[in-house]
Amino acid sequence: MRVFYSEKHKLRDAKTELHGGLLVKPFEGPFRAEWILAAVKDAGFTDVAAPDEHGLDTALKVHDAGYLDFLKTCWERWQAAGFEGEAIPTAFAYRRSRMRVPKHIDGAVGYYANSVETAISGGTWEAALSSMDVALSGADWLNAGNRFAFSLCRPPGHHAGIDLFGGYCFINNAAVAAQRLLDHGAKRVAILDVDFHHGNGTQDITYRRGDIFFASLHGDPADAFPYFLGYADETGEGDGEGLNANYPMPSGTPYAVWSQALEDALKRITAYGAEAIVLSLGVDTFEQDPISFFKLKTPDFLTMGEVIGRTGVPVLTVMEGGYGVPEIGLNVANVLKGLEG
Ligand code: SP5
Ligand code: ZN
Repeated sequence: MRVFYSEKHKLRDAKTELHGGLLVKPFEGPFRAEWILAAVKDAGFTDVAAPDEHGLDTALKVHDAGYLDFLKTCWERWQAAGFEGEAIPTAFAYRRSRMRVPKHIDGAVGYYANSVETAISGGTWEAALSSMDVALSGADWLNAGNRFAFSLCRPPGHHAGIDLFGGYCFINNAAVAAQRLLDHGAKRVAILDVDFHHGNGTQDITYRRGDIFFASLHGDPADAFPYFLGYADETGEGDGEGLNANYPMPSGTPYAVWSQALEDALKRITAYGAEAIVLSLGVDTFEQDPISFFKLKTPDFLTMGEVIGRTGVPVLTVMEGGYGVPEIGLNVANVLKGLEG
C-alpha cells in the first residue's frame, strides 16, 4: 500500500466555522492529517509519497468550470470587496426560476454554497488542489497495476457537488479519482462512501452516470448533516438508474448493524462488475466522534477493511471525515491493515 500525502494540506486552516450560531474553531483542521499520517506510519505504512501535479483536466469532467474558477478566485475577491472575516455566504440562489451567478463575491459565495459552516479562507484553493492531486496520484498508482493506495486527502471532498462546496469540502477528490480510473480504461468503477455523513456531493456528480456505482452508508438525513439528500429511495436516474444505493441509519447504530449495510453494498458493487473501488473513508462513524452519532469501535475498523478487501477488487482509499480525537489515526490505520488482509 502506497500512501500519498502533501504538506500543502496545511494551507487549509480556516479560523471560523459557524456552529450553533457561534463562530468556533473548525472541527476540520490540519491536526487531522498529522495524526492520521503519524498513525499509519506507526502501523507500518512507511511508503509515503508526495503527489504529482495534474492540473484541472480531470476535475473539469466532474465539476463546473465556473465553479472551479470561483474557488480559485474567491479569497482574493472577498478581500478586495473589503470584508474582514472569512468568506461565509449570506444570500442564496435557491435555484428556482433562473438564478444567475452575480458579479459580487458576497453573492457568488452563496450561489456556490450548499452549507455555510465552511468558511473559505486564504490558502483554501491551494490546499484543495493539492488534496485533489493526492487523490489523482493514488488513482495513477492503481492504474499502474497496484491493488491498494491510500490518498490522505485534506480537505475532504465528498460533500462537493458539480458546482457546490460545503461540509468542509471543495473539490470532490473521490469523484475526480474515479474519473481518472475510467479515463485509463476501466469501464465501471464504484465509490463506496463509509463516512458518517451522506456523500451528497458525490451523489450529485454520479446520479445520472452509468459508469460509476455509488453506495453511501450514513446517519439518517432526517437527523444528520447534510440533510435533504441520502434517502434509500434515491436510486439514480437515466444511465444511472439503479446505480445509487443509500443506507441511512439511526442514532446509536453499532457495527453489528452497520456491517449489514456494508455487506449489501459490497454485493451490489461486485454484481455491478466494478473494476475498482474508490473508498471514501470517513472515520467519523467512531463512537467518540464529536459531531456524529454512530457507535463503531476501534477494532471494527479492522474488520471493515477486511470485509472490503475480501472482494478482491483493487481499492483506492480516499480520506474524508473523522474529527476531534487522536484515535482517528488508529482507526484509519486499522482499515488499511484490514484491506491488505
Ligand atoms: C467531510 C465531513 O465529514 N463533513 C462533515 C461536515 C459537517 N458539518 C456540519 C456539522 C454539524 C454538526 N452538528 C451536530 C452537532 C452534534 N452535537
Ligand atoms: Zn463526515
